[in-house]
Amino acid sequence: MALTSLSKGRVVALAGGVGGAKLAHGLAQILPPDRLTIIVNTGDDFEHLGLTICPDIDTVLYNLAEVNNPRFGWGRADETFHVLDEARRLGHDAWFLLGDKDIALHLLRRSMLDAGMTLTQVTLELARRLGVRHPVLPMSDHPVRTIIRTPEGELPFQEYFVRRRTEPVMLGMRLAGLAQARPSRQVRAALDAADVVILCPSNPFVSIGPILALPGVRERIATKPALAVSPIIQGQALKGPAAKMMEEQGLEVSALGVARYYAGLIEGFVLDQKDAILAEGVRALGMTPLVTDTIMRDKTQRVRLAQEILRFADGLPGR
Ligand code: FO1
Repeated sequence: MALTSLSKGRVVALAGGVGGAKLAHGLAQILPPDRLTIIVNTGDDFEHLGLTICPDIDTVLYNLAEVNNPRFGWGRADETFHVLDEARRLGHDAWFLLGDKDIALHLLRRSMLDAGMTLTQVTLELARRLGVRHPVLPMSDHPVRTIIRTPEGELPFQEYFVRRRTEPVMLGMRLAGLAQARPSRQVRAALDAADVVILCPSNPFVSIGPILALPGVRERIATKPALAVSPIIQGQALKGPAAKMMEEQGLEVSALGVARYYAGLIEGFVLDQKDAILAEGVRALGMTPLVTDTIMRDKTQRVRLAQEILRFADGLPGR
């Protein structure tokens, strides 16, 4: 039975950083706000300079609002760094680049959290103020923090990712706070109402993994038609350390390796045309492959890929 996700179904997209935000932006050009919800990883979040930094939430918000920095993928376009420059002059070791506009958003987030709002309420309010109409939901209102195990010991995610530029070998990871964490009521409701779930082209371990690790999320997705988009093309990640992490985890560094990682959870798998040769392997895992151009260089390509994915979702078997 067709899901008709293009015409009336409800879509939930799970997103991490830059790749996920690009596809979410493409989907948001096609689907109205009552038919697309984006659930975002918060494992990358951390406290810094008294601010609560939510890199993946902000990357999604800035992309949907079309105010993102197109060069870095994160942060704001037309950004200045006066606050950080002055902090540096006063002795701050500025290893994490927060621009002035970005800091303004963080000050508002700080004051709303301090006033007792949940991270979900804060995110929906910031989205509204940025002119974002689609619901963007943090995966949980409980803090979950990704910790990377390295030969030097454990490193909080941003220390590993930004300060250490992912140089230490990743031996494994853990999610601090997971035992106490629950997906928010809004996340549970969105998943329950979904006709299809899309795992965006984000890092499977550190971006999508934490969302799937929350109690009840995997189980809910397993009852829905679901598909994933490979963040790996020709054995390389378009952005970020996904390929390096897969290698260090002993996984095959390919789109097929990603498909295997999601085996049992999804029915559809989208891989780049440069990896067309892997489509048979995807089929052998019991998934339907879609081979297409998955590189999103500009808005037109984001929308085209989103359209193709929705059409593909329509043809996936229901559960
Ligand atoms: N990534 C970097 O590589 N260097 C930075 O200085 C940096 C600052 C930053 C500030 C705000 C923000 O929302 C994101 C920022 N990122 C930075 C990106 C972020 O750390 C990662 O891309 C994500 O955590 C991975 O998904």
